[in-house]
Amino acid sequence: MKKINLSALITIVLLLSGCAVNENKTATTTQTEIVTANEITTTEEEIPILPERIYPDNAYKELDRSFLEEKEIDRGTVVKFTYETKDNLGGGDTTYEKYALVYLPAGYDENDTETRYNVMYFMHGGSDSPNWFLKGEGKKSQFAYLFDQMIADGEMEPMILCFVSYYTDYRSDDTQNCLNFHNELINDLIPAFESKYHTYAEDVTPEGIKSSRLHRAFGGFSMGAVTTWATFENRLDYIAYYLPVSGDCWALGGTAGGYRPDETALHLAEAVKNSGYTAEDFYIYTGCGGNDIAKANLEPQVEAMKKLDDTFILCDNFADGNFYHCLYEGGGHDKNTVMHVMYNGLPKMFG
Ligand code: FER
Repeated sequence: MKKINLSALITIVLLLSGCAVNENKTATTTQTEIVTANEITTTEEEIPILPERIYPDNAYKELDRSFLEEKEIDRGTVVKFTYETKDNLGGGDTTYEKYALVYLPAGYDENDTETRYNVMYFMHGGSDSPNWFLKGEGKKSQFAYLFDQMIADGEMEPMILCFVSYYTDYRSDDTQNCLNFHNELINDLIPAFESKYHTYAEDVTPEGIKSSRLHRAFGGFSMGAVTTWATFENRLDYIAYYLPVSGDCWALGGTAGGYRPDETALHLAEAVKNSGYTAEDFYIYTGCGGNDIAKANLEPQVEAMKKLDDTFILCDNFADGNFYHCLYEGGGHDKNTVMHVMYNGLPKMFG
């Protein structure tokens, strides 16, 4: 499912075969092969091959809780980011200030404009805030300790995580706030955030954000998962990776993933088709706990999506498909489940 372009593949093949060519063939032959490779390099054709980072098939891996211990590893920092936004439905002239809490990995240097980082935006559940994950600016938290440990162990590349909120000063309807958050995300938050932090966006024009979509993820817990499915169906052109935890798609009504699973799945598949993208262009890592109240809504939706396998290809490895479902057996509708799903899902993202 993942792709690298043909020129990269040819470069790898030439590098791997370099010794044999020098031993067995004349210089002229070698020269000819390089010229041929250069010619092909100019074509932008892409062919599907295995991902650059290959993971074992792995529906679920247990989380070693020793990440919670105080130990001498490099740790990231937690900072507050403020931005201005407008009514996420109407636009209008009134601006509202909002904040996000940001995990910056160890070694992040704002003066180093060369190094680029993958970025995930992540939404809280009902009644909560970004502090549910990261406590506050400069604070220690289990989530930050988890990311520190995963990066220190080489389980994932250093990345930026931006914890956001759907709450607004202008609307009290949570569902509407979640379903429309993607407008605020794309119009206001990402341009402000990615002009400050060193993500893969070359610039924050729509084109700059779109062309870095494989280095951007959106996820969330509970109402944050509702937000994630809404972002998926509207913003595939800006974001390629999704991690909805413990929540279903509410496009057809609250908890409709549970009571209208087939229509919800079809709605999501239609959104993919209408966006012009195909099954090869996005990745969804969803998950919930075995004792999670949202399981009854998420799992029927997953089962229905599974049936639409020209769009959603259930897999244990993103080399084989675009859609994981991670079940944390003992988990409830809580932080522990979010940590288990993030621990399993984050390393498989970005390409
Ligand atoms: C679900 C999605 C969201 C769900 C619950 C929620 C029980 C959120 C509820 C809330 O925060 O009030 O599938 O299942």
